[in-house]
Amino acid sequence: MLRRLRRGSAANHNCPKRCPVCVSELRHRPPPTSIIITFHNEARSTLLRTIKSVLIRSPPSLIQEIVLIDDFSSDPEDCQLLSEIPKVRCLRNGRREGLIRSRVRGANTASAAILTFLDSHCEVNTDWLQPMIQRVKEDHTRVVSPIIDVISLDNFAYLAASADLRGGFDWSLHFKWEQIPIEQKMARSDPTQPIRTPVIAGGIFVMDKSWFNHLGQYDTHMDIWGGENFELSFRVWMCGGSLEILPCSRVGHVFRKRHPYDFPEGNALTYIKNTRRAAEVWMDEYKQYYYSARPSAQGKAFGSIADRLTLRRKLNCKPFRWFMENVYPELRVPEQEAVSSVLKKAVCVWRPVGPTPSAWQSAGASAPTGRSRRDGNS
Ligand SMILES: [Mn+2]
Repeated sequence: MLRRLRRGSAANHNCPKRCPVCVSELRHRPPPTSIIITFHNEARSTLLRTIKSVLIRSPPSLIQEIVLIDDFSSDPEDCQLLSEIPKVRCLRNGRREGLIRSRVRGANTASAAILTFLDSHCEVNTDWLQPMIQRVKEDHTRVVSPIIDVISLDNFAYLAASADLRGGFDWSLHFKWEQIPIEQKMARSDPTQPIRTPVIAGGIFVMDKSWFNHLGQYDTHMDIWGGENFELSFRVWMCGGSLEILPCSRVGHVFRKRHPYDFPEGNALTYIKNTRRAAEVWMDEYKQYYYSARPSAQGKAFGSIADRLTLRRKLNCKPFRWFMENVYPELRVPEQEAVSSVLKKAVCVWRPVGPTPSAWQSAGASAPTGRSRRDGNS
């Protein structure tokens, strides 16, 4: 395994180089962070690659600890063995909780004031951490992500992703990478400038812990994986924060074709439950376009959202219309007429309502290469 890791490290010499201007951002001494990584039956080599890269590519003073949450993997030994690595603590769930509740458990136990969430199948690049911590230190309401490079699914090589992408979505709440709007691109005189992004992919981001707690952490009634990135992104923007991608920070991530683990309630139903909760709590009247784009979501159970609605009122968050007008004006609202025709057609084609292959296939994020790939975040 070690030899494989070394080979993996050797491949890093081909990592995309950071822009030289980035170096100037490292003058100030940023505060340390707790790295939170949740996993469920992750391959040992991939998990170790993630942890090792964090330890060798981060200034030691910035890593307060690495908190691993083993979400009830089949082999409890992984957690014990990983705990022997310096700075690593591993907590094991007594039952399967999913990515969302596992991350909240990790955040609650974290001792640093800044949280760094990382997927379990990553390789962080040189100087990945300082720019993100710096941005959050300057303004604690910023939630920042790196450019997410691609670790090849076929040979685990590290491949550069485009530096001109941001996170977007369609009305079915399907995440997609998209080009920065042309006006914004033209206005960028400095390639290291942060990129405002309507949503984050969700696997990798840095956030102030007290801001994370103030904003209500995550919706812990969401299960396993999926949709939590929309809920968090809408909440951050609408409740007074911002989301950005930092070109000076790069992290490689394995974009997987399918989830390498099972969903107790089924993949499609889980994604629908989670995105439906996000739509019901945050999208106001715009949720009709979600239901039009994803007719199979209608009538599916999604649990009580009373607590999240209370949270939204308490935080005095802006309406979704504000998000549409100020954060994501590029997302076009379907014509009313077109919506009703789609709905009619959908009812025809999709009956009987239930989990369908197309709903299943559209339930994930794709790699920033443009190739269609699903993303398992945990
Ligand atoms: Mn992932």
